[in-house]
Amino acid sequence: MDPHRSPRRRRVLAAAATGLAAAAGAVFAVGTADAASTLGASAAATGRYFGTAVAAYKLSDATYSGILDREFTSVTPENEMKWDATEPTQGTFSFGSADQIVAQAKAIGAKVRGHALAWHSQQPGWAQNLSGTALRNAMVNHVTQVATHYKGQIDSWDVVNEAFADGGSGARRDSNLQRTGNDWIEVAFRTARAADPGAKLCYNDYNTDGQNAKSNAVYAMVQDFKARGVPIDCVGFQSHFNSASPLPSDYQANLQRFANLGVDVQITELDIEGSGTAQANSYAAAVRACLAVTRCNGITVWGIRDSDSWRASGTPLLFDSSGNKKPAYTAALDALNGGTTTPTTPTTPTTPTSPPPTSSSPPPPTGSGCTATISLNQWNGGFVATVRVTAGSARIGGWTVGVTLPSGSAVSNSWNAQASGTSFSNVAYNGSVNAGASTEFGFQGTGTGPTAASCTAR
Ligand code: G2I
Repeated sequence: MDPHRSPRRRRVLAAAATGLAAAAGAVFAVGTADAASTLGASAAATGRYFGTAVAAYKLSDATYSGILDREFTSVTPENEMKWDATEPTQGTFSFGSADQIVAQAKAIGAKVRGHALAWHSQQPGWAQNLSGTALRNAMVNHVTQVATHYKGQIDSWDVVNEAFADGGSGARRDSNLQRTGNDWIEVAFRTARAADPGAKLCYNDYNTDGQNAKSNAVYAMVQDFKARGVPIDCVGFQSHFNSASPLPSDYQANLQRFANLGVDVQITELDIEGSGTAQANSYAAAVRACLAVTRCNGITVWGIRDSDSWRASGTPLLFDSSGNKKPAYTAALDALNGGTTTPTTPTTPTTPTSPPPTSSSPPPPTGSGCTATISLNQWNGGFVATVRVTAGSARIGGWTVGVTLPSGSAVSNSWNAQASGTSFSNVAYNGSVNAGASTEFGFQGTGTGPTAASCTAR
């Protein structure tokens, strides 16, 4: 079923629209006929998601869930999937709050970013007191149990979070996990892959948003993992910015160099302290950096309203504490739409907050129709294929991608597509692709994956 057409979704949209009309100074017009009017829809036009961190206990707040349902196409449980929340007592798992968030994501057709399987922080007391083999085994069991519980439901997992030290050393962060041996990170990734082969597996960190000693160290690790076949599919850049740690000027270049290693890159915890035009400009710049990197496939902001933020006093988010759209929202939406959304509130500056992009993605393919490119994660006996469908010089209304598998290989399941054998067609929400824009689907299989695909447009 297309979740966007469910009766529940329509009800939510109607309720949200009423709420918005009542909110003074928060009405925006869209400048061109086909510019999408929500963050999620605008990001989807280029095959990306736009997500937010979500707290389970806030889902009953109508303003909060109204914005969530209307704007976002991915959710990250802010605390509910962490080790202390999911395994408070060793061997006893508690998934209630995280399950609530996953159910809500499903109801609105949003992806889920799992956060975080292995991290030095927010460990339950019992794990903090373990070391050596006992801790290593507990970590492996934790990754296995949690990734298995959510198997098939997670788009991307932050498998390991914040494992590198700040400053110029380029060293690993000292922690009880690190002291179990330098290979703890790759063990966590291999364990997660075995438990949920369909999820993209990410390394996630902060202060790695520009090129510096810390991001160089992460880069070297990803390069090494790729060379040795350790399963890693994505790198998350948390992107918590403020005046002491502003959006780096080489943000896009840094995202691009990681993408060039053959991983997706994702902005995973974006928030930018500030207000007004300055904040709006920074949000636009962050969005444009992602759009300019083909493999930057999604952006997540770390909360909905300013009052929901871990840094609430810095008012770092896109909605004010009453749930009204801020100038930063308009700038982010405008950037997602390529600069076509015009704010019409009197409180919003009349000068454009978004200069045209300073750099661009590779030029769209010429000719009409579509092309399909595959990125493959292959391991012994299985694979996950991610297929990017790109429209040619004209908008397409639907697509079918065909792949050829070596004999003995088979497709076991797929997502974001309707599968019939080795032929995959769009589903209701991703058939329309603008000229030069892309959308992604994927499938998982046994044996050896395909390396080429053909695309037919409708
Ligand atoms: O610190 C910002 C983020 C940095 N990257 C990893 C993220 O996981 C992290 O998120 C924050 C949450 O936004 C906070 O909500 O992680 C904090 C803990 O490291 C979270 O704060 C905790 C409080 O420290 C606890 O006292 C509280 O019980 O939130 C818990 C649940 O509300």
